[in-house]
Amino acid sequence: MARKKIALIGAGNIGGTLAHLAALKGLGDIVLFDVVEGVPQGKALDLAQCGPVEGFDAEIKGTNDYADIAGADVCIVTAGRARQPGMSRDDLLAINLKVMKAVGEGIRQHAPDSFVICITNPLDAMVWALREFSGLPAHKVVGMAGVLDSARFRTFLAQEFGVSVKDVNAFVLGGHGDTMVPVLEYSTVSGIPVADLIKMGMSTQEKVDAIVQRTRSGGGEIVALLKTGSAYYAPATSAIEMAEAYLYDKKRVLPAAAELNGEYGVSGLYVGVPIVIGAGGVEKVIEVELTDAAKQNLQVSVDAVKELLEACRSIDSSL
Ligand code: TXD
Repeated sequence: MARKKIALIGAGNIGGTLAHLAALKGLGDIVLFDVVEGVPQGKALDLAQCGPVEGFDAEIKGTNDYADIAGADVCIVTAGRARQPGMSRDDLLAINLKVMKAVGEGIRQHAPDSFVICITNPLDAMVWALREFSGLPAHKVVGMAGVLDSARFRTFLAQEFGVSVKDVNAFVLGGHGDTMVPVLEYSTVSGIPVADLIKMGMSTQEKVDAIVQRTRSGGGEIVALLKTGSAYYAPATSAIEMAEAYLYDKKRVLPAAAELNGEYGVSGLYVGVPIVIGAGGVEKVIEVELTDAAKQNLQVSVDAVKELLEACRSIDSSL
């Protein structure tokens, strides 16, 4: 069987980490694309030299030419600017919209059969714009945010409860941003709802509320510490989990930004919801029942995404 091909569009912090993880996990041959000359080539060479030590045979190529992504099975898009301290995700909108146009055209021309995972911020608007510009079917274009946001939520809950992160299942809905909706009703420790753990005295409502708030601003907390960029290890790990679900037809149930067509009362927008990812791409959107409070929070999040799309349309009249 021929090796799969993974194209990474953007060879910055997340792109480089994605390439390293994809090589270590043997996902396939890797193409690192960037507009900056030398960076993808340099990173590819450095990564290829991990091969003899780690024992992987993947071919890793750095390029500034879209033709090299031809035939990719998966494209993971991180191209664009990352947030700097004091900059909101939305400030990035105008800059990254132009980048999505170039990337969308590159994918349309050279890898139209790929499964595309967008990471670039502001995520819910950029994944929508990328789908529009690429012309790929919506079930082949998803946004990565929910896996990362719920990994942050799981980390904090595990620390609070003093249990293994493995046993903590957390659930985050909505847009990637300050309006994301961590849903406590569906967050459990080995099936035990968080509310029951509070009743058992393992934590308090105040502490869990503080964790929800910390999760919402989890990206900003890291930006403030790093000062020169945003998180990249956990974002890359999260996107690789989604790529593996597609490549190995795992039918994983993962929170991700997917196009909704009536689910949750939303149409024509990308919003973070639980989906099934398998060889068919987005095979199903799972519509869970929500409490009134969660519904209201989700609506706030959906309205924020709508505003971003309006802003995109006012910048680019082809949208
Ligand atoms: O959960 C999530 N979705 C996110 C999103 C979590 C963390 C970071 N998130 C966003 O990912 C972040 O706000 C950025 O928009 C992206 C990529 O973050 P990264 O940390 O990798 O940014 P870098 O290191 O600045 O890398 C971006 C690369 C850089 O090498 C640029 O030269 C390149 O993108 N770039 C381009 N590549 C291809 N094509 C074009 N047009 C282009 N423009 C810039």
